[in-house]
Amino acid sequence: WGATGHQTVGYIAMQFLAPNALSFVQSSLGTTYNRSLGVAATWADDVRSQSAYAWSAPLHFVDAEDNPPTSCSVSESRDCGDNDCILGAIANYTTRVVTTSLSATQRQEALKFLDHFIGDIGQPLHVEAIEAGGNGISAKCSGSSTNLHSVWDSGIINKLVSANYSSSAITWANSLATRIKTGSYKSLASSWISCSSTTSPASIDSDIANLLSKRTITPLACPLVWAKESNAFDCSTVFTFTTGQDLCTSTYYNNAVPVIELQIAKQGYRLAAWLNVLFDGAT
Ligand code: DCM
Ligand code: DCM
Ligand code: ZN
Ligand code: ZN
Repeated sequence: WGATGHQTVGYIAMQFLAPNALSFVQSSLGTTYNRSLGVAATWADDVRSQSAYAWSAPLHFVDAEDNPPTSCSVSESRDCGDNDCILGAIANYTTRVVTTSLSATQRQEALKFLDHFIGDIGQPLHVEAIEAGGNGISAKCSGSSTNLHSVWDSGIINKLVSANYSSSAITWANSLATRIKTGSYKSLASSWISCSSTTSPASIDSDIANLLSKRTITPLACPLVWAKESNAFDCSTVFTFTTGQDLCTSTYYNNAVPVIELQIAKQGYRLAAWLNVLFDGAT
């Protein structure tokens, strides 16, 4: 996602944090990030282009070697064999954010990476290999020439948020959070976090203990579930355009908007639930 998508994921998560998770987030991020996951969510993209953080660029996605729109799939062994992808990254930073022997700076960095990667894994083209996640596929958005990846990261979102949410990530986040609390997403929300609740806190703790003892990073179960869900939208929605179609003014836009709003809302809610399991033992 672009900046607005990431900020919105973070602002949504802030509305669902349990007490200990909220306390850690606020004290870890501090005034630099206005104590908010919304503000801190774009840090990982800010550093990605710096040479000191060049190693982090492949952690923003997993190149699923599937064949959309005919066939969609994600496989850890096929697509993230060396763990140098978003699946391994979420496992790594999940461990690091709760490792008390790390410095406050290292744990803040782990939190900022989780904040960002739990957003990115919800973007269907961050879970797709073709043409570097669609970066190599030319596309039109409101008359401008761009690429398919950029249409999904920001083109459609910029149009939506400017038309309906006063160009404000906070306004968009408030609308999506209200839908989760009392609106059209309310009946879905528990299924969104079924992975973190069926995997009990005890078994998540043992995953973390396992990771620490082995000193290797094995992708966790839930990020793979989330990746498969995102990747399925490559077959149902993302790769269903026709050549020359303007993706930001047509039926394509109208089909994409509900998917994008769902994925942003879901990943914000999942980010909060993930931190609640880690810091509050929430189920
Ligand atoms: N880091 C990582 N994997 C690497 C190299 C670095 O996860 N192969 C992360 C750990 C910290 C940050 O980089 O988030 C800085 O680490 P260090 O201080 O060890 O360079
Ligand atoms: N990206 C991706 N999959 C790839 C390569 C890149 O999802 N195989 C993402 C990362 C950024 C965007 O595409 O969100 C642009 O990447 P870059 O600046 O590395 O071209
Ligand atoms: Zn992207
Ligand atoms: Zn990213």
